[in-house]
Amino acid sequence: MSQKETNVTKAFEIAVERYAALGVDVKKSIDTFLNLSLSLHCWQADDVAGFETADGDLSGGIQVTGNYPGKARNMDELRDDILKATAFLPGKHRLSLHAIYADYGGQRVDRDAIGPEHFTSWMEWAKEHGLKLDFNSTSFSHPLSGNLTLSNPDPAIRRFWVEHHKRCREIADAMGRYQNDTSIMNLWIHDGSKEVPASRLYYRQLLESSLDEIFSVSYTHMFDALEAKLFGIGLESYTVGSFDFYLGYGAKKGKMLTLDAGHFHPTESIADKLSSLLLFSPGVMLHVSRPVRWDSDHVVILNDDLTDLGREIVRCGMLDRIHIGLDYFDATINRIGAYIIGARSTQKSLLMALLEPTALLRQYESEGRLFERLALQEELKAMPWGDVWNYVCLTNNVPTDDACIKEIQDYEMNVTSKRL
Ligand code: RNT
Ligand code: ZN
Repeated sequence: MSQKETNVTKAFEIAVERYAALGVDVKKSIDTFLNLSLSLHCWQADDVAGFETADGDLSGGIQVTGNYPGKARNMDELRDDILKATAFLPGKHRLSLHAIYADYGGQRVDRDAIGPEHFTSWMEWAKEHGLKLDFNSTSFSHPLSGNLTLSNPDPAIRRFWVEHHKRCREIADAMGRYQNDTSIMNLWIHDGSKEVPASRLYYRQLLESSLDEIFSVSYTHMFDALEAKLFGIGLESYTVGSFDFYLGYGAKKGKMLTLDAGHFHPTESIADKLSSLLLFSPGVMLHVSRPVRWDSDHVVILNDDLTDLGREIVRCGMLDRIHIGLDYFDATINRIGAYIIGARSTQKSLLMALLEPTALLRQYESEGRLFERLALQEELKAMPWGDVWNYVCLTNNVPTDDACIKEIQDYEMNVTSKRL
């Protein structure tokens, strides 16, 4: 063992004892932790560009800032970057693909014509690397995107997007079958308007009927997840697919909702919503993100929002019904570094939560000892969870925190900086 390995192990052993004193079985927490997969968003590595056109601008009210060199320019580079990111994450993970990341094989294939065959190479590649796939329909960055897609009054435009979504569900089902599991198809559309429309109801009725048509086919290897939003850039006054809309639709039709941390009013917490949704829907998909004043998709960091979310994920005790996807994009800094920071911070929040002596907190609570509950919560902040994290990294062959910067710099020097 190197000196570093000895130190990490020693610190871990002390941490195990300290947690044991609070009634926490660290080894058991680690086992649970290693079974929690993140669904990595493929779009951090190339600024949500995809492979459809070389020059298409990002539309749909979302925005990537920055122009840091080294963006993935093609499928091989994107795959290299994704593998690089996963090499920093203990455990087994999933990859969430957007429809515009199809392997078009040099052909022009429109969104109402894509099928599982355009994702065969992804499925094979993912299996080879132990990743499972999730999927997303893409409503933005297309000549027919405009401000309205599934809720467009023009029947031809609506039909185009209905067909796109039908195909996306078929693709997700094919992925699920191939990986002997399910695949989640996340549906987010940007539909909305800059000013308040004269009929808010009308567009929502159109969206409802489009969704009914999309969901008229049932599949066995995919789950639908519906992602609501508060507003988009240029679409500030009205969002057709609001939270209330999908909450109602999802509850009525037994569909999962996707909670994106950036899609609510700034002080509204998605952590609080989990325990409500889990009572009434088959599951919840998360888009772990970090809003700064708006849905800015900043790189996820270990702040109070994230630790609160991690705790709720674990405390609800329904880990198999919560799917933890990531959704942020930042092109102002090293993209792979950004990818890794956000993913590792999300994992840290989960590990911290799994190390919580929840039984003791609940005991204090049930006995009305609220000072003790608060005091213990504060004490936990200084517990050596970082020593457990480093040990998990070491024993799962991923870099410990102190090695990350250097390894990401090496990848930049040897790989991404050469992409001119
Ligand atoms: C947009 C939504 C959506 C997208 C991705 C690219 O506000 O969060 O999930 O970020 O589909
Ligand atoms: Zn999202």
